[in-house]
Formats: sequence, structure tokens, C-alpha cells
Amino acid sequence: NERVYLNLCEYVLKHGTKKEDRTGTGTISCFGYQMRFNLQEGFPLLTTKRIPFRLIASELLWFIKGDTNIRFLLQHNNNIWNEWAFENWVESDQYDGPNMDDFGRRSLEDPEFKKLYDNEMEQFKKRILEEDDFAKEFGELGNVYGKQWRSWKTTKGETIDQLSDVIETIKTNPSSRRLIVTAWNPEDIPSMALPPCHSLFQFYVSDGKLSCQLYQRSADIFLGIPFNIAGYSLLTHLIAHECGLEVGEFIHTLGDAHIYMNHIDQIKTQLSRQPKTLPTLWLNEEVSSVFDFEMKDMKIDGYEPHPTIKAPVAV
Ligand code: THF
Repeated sequence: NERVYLNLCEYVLKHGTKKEDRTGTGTISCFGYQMRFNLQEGFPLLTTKRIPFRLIASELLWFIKGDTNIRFLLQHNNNIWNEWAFENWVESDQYDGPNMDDFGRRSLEDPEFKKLYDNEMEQFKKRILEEDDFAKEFGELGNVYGKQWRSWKTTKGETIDQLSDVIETIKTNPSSRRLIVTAWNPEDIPSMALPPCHSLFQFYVSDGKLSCQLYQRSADIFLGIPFNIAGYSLLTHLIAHECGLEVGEFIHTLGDAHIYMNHIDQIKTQLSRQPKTLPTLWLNEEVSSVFDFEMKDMKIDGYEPHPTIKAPVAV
């Protein structure tokens, strides 16, 4: 099962072409790729490096709640969205600390700058956690996933709860070919910290099993993709659980599938490792609604991965 991901890595290393990107890091990239994970064969949390399940679960709960403020993530000690909020803060007129332009690249190249950056980031996190007004203004990422999934704005000034609607339709009309949630809202793109990488997903019910396919326009193969595979597989499990269905497949369709230049050695290390048996997911039977799940209601069993492999995230 995990082979499917390792094949993607090998494919892009072999066939990818060099491509400059928005972040200035440089990538090798391919266009168009599809992976299929049979969720009956175990939960696809990669074993060739450690993937922290608690970060996957707390990020998904954040989306499901419709929350777009990083405060919730920080309260769960999840730092994966910090850079995008921090960028808004250091570019605002209220920020008067040391210059943080291009902090992503500079903190990799300049150890002196990295100290300054780490210090500013610590203060930023502290203020988000402790000061309500500051959090409201600078913890907010705008119209990211949570917003589009739960309160898509219509031209009439109403909102659409796409996630609740799709769950309702899975229950009442499972053969529907319209079981879609879209995060790609052309009107909102300019106001988003980062236009959605996971643009659209669709469910499919057959034989009492729920499958999910995600179209991801831009795919960071080393850091993001392992998170995304686990995140959407978890979402599929939660919805199947609520709807009384078994899980089927998670199908991951990629647009620009890229490996950042500063991730290549790490990918090669990972490819040299032997995959182990996939873990299994435990969900609390007493919780039925997707919207009532908390961290303690989701656990991963039998996860014995190879060690973590560190890599810098491109901002
Ligand atoms: N931007 C980029 N360049 N890549 C992405 O994958 C990405 N995401 C989200 C938004 N922008 C992105 C954020 N998701 C990590 C994982 C997922 C992220 C962001 C960062 C990360 O650094 N993972 C580390 C562990 C981090 C930790 O332990 O705190 C890892 O080793 O996996 C696409 O969804």
C-alpha cells in the first residue's frame, strides 16, 4: 500500500523536470499523477518515516469545525500553519520588530537571522495564544478550507455548509454523482493566505463502502503529501462511521506534483527504507457525528515507523 507513495517519489525523481516556483526554492516536477489506497488494507500513515498522527487529526478537526484561525492549532501544539499567519503579521503596519522579509529562505541560509526569526515567531505564538484581539486580527488565515467547507458565501449573502450537505446526501442518496466539496472559490483567491492546494473532493458509495477522491492542484511530495493522504483518509473514515458505511478507497489525484530541491536527499533516504505493516485506526464508537469528534476519540494502533526525517518547509 505504502509502495504507491514510494512509486510516486521514484517517478518524479526519474521523470520530473526542473521548474522554478513561487517560493524561489526550485523543484523537480511532473504534471498529473494518481495514487489509490485501499483503506481496508490498513490506515495509510507512512511507515518509511514517522508522521505525527496528532498533527493530522488536529488539522482535520480544525477544518471540520470551520475554523480558520491558527489559535486552535496552537492550542493543540500544532505549528504547521504558523508561517502563513506570521507572514501577514510581519507585513502589517503594526509590526515594528526586525525586518522579516523573505523569512523562509533567509532563516535557512543565515544562522544569525534564524535566531531573530525564531524569537519573533515565539513571541507571535505567545500573543496568539494569550491575547484575544491580537489572535482575531493576526491568527486569521482568511477564506481557507474551514471557511469554504462550512460557510461558503453565496452571491445572495447566504452561506452553504458543503460538508454537512454532502454527509446528508451520502445518507439519503448514496448513489449521487454530485457528492462534492470544493474549496476553490475564484472570488476569494485574492484574499487567501494560500489558495487551496486541495481544490476539490468527491465521495462515491458502492457495495456499502465509501470512497473519496481528492484533486490536489499543487503537491509538495515530501512534506505535504504524507499529511494529506492521512488527513483525507481520516475524513473518509469519520464520514463512513457516521453514515454506517465501510471504508473503500482513497484516490489521490495530483496536478503539479513536485519535490523541492532541498528535499531530494531526504527522499532518497526514505526510498532506501523498507515499508512496515500499516497501522489501524480506532474511532470511539460512542461518537456518531463527524462534528462531535475530539482528539481523544481517534487513535492509531500498531504504528512502528522508521525515524523522522527533517526537512525545511517552503513558504
Ligand atoms: N506549503 C508547502 N510548501 N508545503 C505544504 O505541504 C503545505 N501544506 C499546508 C500549507 N502550505 C504548504 C501546510 N501543511 C508540514 C506538514 C504539513 C504542512 C506544513 C508543514 C511539516 O513541516 N511537517 C513536518 C513535521 C512538522 C512538525 O513536527 O511540527 C514533517 O516532518 O512532516 C499542504 O497541505
